[in-house]
Amino acid sequence: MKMILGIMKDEDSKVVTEELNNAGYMVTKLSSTGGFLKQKSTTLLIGTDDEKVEKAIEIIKEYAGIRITQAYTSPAVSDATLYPGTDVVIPVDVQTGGCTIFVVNVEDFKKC
Ligand code: 2BA
Repeated sequence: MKMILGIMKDEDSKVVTEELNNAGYMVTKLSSTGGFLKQKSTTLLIGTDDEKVEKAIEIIKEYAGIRITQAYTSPAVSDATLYPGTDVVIPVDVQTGGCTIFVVNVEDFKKC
């Protein structure tokens, strides 16, 4: 048996937990804080059989891994003055997500 520790952005943890639950994994969710940047994160603990580890990691990566999303923003004020009266929006690629995953051996496991 293994214990997967997945440290991820708070906002990604809800869907990751749902997807893991839907796939039959049990999950414990902990509030955490990065020791270096002091930003809030969520750490998921997933205890599972060895053969189910890769599938859990796939799910975590899919919903909490680094990805590019497109956002729309207005140009800087100096640019907007070039196009008076127009609602100019510019698409920008934004990197979101990112997770750190540890897989550790579980020596023993009991429910009491
Ligand atoms: P990441 O390496 O992506 O790590 C994101 C968060 O994952 C970390 O938050 C920490 O909570 C956890 N984490 C990563 N590796 C870990 C490990 N080996 N053991 C335990 N927890 C681990 P932060 O500590 O706030 O770090 C945020 C980011 O700052 C890191 O992103 C890394 O790019 C950078 N960083 C962290 N420690 C650093 C250091 N000592 N020197 C330079 N850069 C550092």
